[in-house]
Amino acid sequence: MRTQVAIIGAGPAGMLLSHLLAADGVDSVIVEARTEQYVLSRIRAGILEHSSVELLRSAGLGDRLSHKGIEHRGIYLQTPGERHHLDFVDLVGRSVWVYGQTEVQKDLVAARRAADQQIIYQAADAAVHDITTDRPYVTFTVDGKAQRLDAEVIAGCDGSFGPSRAAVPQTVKQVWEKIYPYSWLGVLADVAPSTDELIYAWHPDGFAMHSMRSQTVSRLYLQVPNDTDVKSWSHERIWEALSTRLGASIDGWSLQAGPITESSVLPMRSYVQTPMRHGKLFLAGDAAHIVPPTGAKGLNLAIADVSVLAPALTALIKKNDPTLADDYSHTALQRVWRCTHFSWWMTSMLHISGDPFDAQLQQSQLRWVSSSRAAATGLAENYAGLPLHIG
Ligand code: FAS
Ligand code: PHB
Repeated sequence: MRTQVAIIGAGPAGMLLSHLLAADGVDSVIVEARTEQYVLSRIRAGILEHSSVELLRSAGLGDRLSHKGIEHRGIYLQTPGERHHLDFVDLVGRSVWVYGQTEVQKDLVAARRAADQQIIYQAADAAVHDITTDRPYVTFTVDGKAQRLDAEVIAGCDGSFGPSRAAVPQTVKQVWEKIYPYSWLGVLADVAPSTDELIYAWHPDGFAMHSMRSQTVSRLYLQVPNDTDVKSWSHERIWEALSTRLGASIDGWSLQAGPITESSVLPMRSYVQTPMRHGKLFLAGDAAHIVPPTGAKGLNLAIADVSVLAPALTALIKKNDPTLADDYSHTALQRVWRCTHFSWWMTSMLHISGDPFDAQLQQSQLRWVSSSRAAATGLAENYAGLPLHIG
């Protein structure tokens, strides 16, 4: 097989890249380890930044988002007894949208199917070859049969466990990684949200968040120790902890419980690998970076990477102009580091470390962000107002 761009990974980064390249007349083939249904069923991100919504709409992917998505002006930051609303529209003129990653994936699958995009699912043992030559290729097996896909360039959109990030030699790459001393227990519940906008709550028992997927489905998170076994948390214990951390101290407010339909424990880490390009291999999304989800940046960063990579590959392939491709890693990393810092800052501010000094600093920082317009504007700019391309 031969194509212009071989894309490994059919998650948001790979599917959106294929869509944007096709709009520029560049062909691609996507190689995915899992089944379409498995990729669609993964419960992940929930928030789209203003710039992500604008990009999806400009790419013809905004119809369902406009009908199913829920636009939010801001978020609530909370300490025991104090719930403060940050109005992003008032502070930086930009909102955010509640629209689950599963919905984004559905839209991408529908768009690529309508375009007869070739996506090879259940491709095992994908590997990249000759990435420092002009004839790179990907090998993999389907139903035990060896396959080879030749391409002009390879896009590694294969997330944190794929082969692409490992294909960059140790002598070339730099890796930064921080493992946080806690995880999130996330639940999906068939119950109407008890809040109009997201609540991020600092509490001495641990962080809690109230998000949502629709007016009838809530998405909630609890800080738990690393290596927590999700089976050790009964649904009753989950609702009790959420109610305590989110609202027992907020007069007149109570958390509505309901049937939990999914629960899982998500470890938290920051990871950045540079450069995001080596020879004819270009990394995008989680293949190059991971952020703790407290800043709602993971999916949005994948979209931002691809918004830089697509025109770079188009210029390289159609005009033989390497300028944007040569700048890709540097350009993408400006936003990657900004979002990595913001995600670390939100995580460090809101999660209990067990150190009483930390707790005092966290509460002081939350009081500052809730009382100072300058501080609130800084949070709002990072959460909702970053442009797709920084610097
Ligand atoms: P993805 O991981 O989505 O996609 C990579 C694709 O590559 C997958 O389909 C995978 O099957 C495929 N692949 C991997 N290895 C392969 C191989 N060898 N061959 C072929 N294909 C291969 N972000 C938030 O903003 N908020 C959240 O609440 C949040 N929750 C998350 C929960 C979990 C459990 C995880 C893992 C991530 C979460 N994220 C969250 C981050 C997440 O949304 C990512 O940022 C987003 O999926 C990034 O998209 P991709 O880069 O496309 O990577
Ligand atoms: C979610 O709805 O899954 C979500 C929202 C905001 C975050 C993280 C996750 O910061």
